Amino acid sequence: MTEPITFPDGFVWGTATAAYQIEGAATEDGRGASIWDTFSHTPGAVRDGDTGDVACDHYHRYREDVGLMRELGIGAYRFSLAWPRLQPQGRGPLHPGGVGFYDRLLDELHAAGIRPWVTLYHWDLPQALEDAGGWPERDTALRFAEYAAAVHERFADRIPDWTTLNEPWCSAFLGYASGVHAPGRRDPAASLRAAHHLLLGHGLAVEAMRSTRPDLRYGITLNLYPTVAASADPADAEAARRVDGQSNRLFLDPLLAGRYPADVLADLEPIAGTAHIRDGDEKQIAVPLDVLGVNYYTRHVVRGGKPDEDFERDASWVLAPDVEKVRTGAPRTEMGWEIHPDGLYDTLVRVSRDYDAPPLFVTENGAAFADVVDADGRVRDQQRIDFLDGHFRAAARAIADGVDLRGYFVWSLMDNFEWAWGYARRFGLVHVDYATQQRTPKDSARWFAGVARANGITG
Ligand code: IFM
Repeated sequence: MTEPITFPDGFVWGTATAAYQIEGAATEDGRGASIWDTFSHTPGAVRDGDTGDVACDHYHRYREDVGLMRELGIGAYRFSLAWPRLQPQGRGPLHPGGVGFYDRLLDELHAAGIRPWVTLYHWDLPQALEDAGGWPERDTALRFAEYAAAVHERFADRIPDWTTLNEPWCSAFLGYASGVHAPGRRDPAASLRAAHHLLLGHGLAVEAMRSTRPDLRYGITLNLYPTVAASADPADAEAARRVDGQSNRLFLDPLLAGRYPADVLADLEPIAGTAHIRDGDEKQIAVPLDVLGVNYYTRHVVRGGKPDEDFERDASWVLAPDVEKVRTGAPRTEMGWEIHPDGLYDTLVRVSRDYDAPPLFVTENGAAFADVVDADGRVRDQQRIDFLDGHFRAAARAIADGVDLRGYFVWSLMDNFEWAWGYARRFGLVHVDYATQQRTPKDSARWFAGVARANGITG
């Protein structure tokens, strides 16, 4: 028996997914190609050559998937709209094929009493826009704002919560620096320009959407990492400053404080210059937010100046190229990420303390484990239950200490296409057999349903 905890009245409990990771139907009803279609079809880019062509076939099975959420009593569903379904070439009028699909999905969610929480961009840039230069080009920010305005005009009556971007850090640095994500480019200067244009696109999009419907909520979702120096050595402190600068403050400061941090600008200037940051951009990025989404998975413990012999550079850390990630002895998920629930507490408290932050939502938290379906058909994923239990408790502590946290979305509703890992990593509350598309709620799904029902952990 563990200590019971209760969350504030009205706390939102939900699950999250993203279009490319679940929808499949990659060429149906007029959908255009995205950078993830191109990338996943590039030999060697994704483990086992997996692609999102079929994924969870959610495009055809959305009724069943919404039904699962209804049965589990889940109150909110965070999902993303596929830009290439709605604008196959990244510009112009919305395509009726994409509009029809999201209309059907929204109908189903409304009928089930599940609140839709929409992300406009979860990494599936139309390939046509990448061909024109992608996020390193300023024009992509303008295209994104136009897309956002068009989608918002069509769906504003049905969607109360609008998130512009999911994890712009990943789009910029995994996509354009280390190249482990689409579009697979390895160009540090381009990645820094991409980060800026993603933020600019966010600011332009929020302004455009709010101008017609100021009554709805607008936000962005960031993946944040508490960053800790491995020792008191000044080289480790400098490593932590650099990693924190690139991972957290490069995004939080312009969004919430209206300017890039001076030390981060000094770090990036020799790599990318600052000419791409034009007068007025910082003001545009700092458009007021109604909510901030926080995705939390792990922390970074870092060492500088004296890498181990087998030190492997992380090419995504363009502002911290000589910094080594230290492996603590703590348990890890199957992704190799340290399990550190206190890091969620630290992140939520830090954002509230250091910034003039809007209400916070945990828009993603969850874990990959090597789940198996037992002979009796059950998936006994106690590790995931323990993981979530620890993180929910950390969130409750943050609330008790004054953080205005309003909701929590578990990543993910179901197993899905885990980007460069393909289908080899399972984050779902619901198990997916990709050969048959059979869905099986794991033990964690039933446990989470109980948490959502009780608005807390009953013990
Ligand atoms: O699967 C991803 C998701 O698309 C974005 N946040 C992290 C998850 C797990 O890696």
